[in-house]
Formats: sequence, structure tokens, C-alpha cells
Amino acid sequence: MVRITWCSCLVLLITNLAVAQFPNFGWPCWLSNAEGYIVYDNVCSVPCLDDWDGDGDADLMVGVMYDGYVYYYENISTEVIPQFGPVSLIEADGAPISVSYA
Ligand SMILES: [Ca+2]
Repeated sequence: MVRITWCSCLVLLITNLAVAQFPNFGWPCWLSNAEGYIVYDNVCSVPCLDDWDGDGDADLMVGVMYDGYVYYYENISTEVIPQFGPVSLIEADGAPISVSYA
């Protein structure tokens, strides 16, 4: 089991090391892809895992309060631990979605 959570400016990956027993989480690590840390230098990042592209694995969307954008990272891994591809912004009507917090 993989759990993804957030801190003030980075998205953290916390892996459950236990199998069929009580959870035993490893140390958090900063979640990254080939471009660097995921949603680096933003505040109040809110990650959400789901199979957004319908290929059977969990992809990552991250809403960021600071800039209002929703970032998408496709899971390109073939293993249990996710590996995320390049970032793209979620768009509506040809423009990035941006939700102001003000
Ligand atoms: Ca997927």
C-alpha cells in the first residue's frame, strides 16, 4: 500500500511496509519524477490518487491552493510503487483550470 500526503510545499510518499498485518509505514520521502520534486515550491498542495486515465493504475492529481492550478502526473510504473511522468496542467475549454483561494 502506498499513501501520498502533503506537507507545506512538497508531496510526500509514505509506503506501508507491512503485508497482511497492521500498517507499518516507512519514513516519508519527497515524491519526485524525472523533472524534480512534485509540485515543488508551492504551498498547501492536496494530492489525490485515482485511475484518472483508465489504464488500471493510480495516477496523481495535485491541487495547489497557492496558484490555484490542478497538476496531473500519469503513473508510468509497471510495479506497485508508482512512478510519475511529466507534469501537465488540467484544462477546461482549452485553458488551465485555476481556482483562486481569495
Ligand atoms: Ca492510470
